[in-house]
Amino acid sequence: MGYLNHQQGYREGLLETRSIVKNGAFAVLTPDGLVNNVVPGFDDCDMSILGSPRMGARFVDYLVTVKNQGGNTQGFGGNGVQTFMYVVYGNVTATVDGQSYELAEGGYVYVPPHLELTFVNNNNGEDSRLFLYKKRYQEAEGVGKPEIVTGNVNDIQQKAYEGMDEVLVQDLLPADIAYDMNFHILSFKPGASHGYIETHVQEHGAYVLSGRGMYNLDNNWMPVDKGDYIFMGAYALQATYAVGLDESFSYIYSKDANRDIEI
Ligand code: UGY
Ligand code: MN
Repeated sequence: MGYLNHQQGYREGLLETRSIVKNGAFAVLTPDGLVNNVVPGFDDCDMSILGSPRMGARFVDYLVTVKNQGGNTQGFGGNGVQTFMYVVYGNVTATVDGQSYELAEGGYVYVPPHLELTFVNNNNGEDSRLFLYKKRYQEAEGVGKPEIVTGNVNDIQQKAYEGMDEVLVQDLLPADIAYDMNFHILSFKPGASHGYIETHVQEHGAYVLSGRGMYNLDNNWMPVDKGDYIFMGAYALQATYAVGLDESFSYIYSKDANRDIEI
């Protein structure tokens, strides 16, 4: 059964999937194989846990379908754990430290590690879908404290990425050393690609928002599509070519930043 595509029972054809998991290295998770996980504190929500420490990540990513009056009123994160919520579609009301934020599609909120996030669906009885993240904050001396950040990607300027006009990047959090990570959206016009195959210590959890690409993960080229999730572990080789006819291949992803490696 794929709960996201409402497919139940036997299939017409053979069991097959594009999903692949190389623990500690990389993974592609397609929507078809995701299962619904019950997580305390989340009511009337279908949740799939995506990247997690069980896979080798130092963070946890979730795909959340919030139904009716569903949400989390108990509190998510805090006590040293920072959180981030991005609205894939729908509308939610997020509350942090007594302040509420109405988040529509493309809206997001970053919650620093000393505060908790609560939210409720606010989409006239329709579902909302969220990409949710948590990671223990890595303290560092003399770097200041991260603050609540909220916005909508439709209001953020797209910049040419590393000298390529057909690859556009948006930075969702401030370039401030107080933050030990950032969220970005990369958008590749059809035919565009990275300029080189990256090899870096930082991990990524990426959710594909639109289009299609051929993605190189540790020198395995594989097709990825809207709705797929990609985990790239430390030093995983990584690069993509966007394919398709007119739609940009774009994904939102986290990247750890601004910290030395602990030993
Ligand atoms: O920021 C990054 O490291 C990004 N270019 N990586 C990626 O798209 N796989
Ligand atoms: Mn990268």
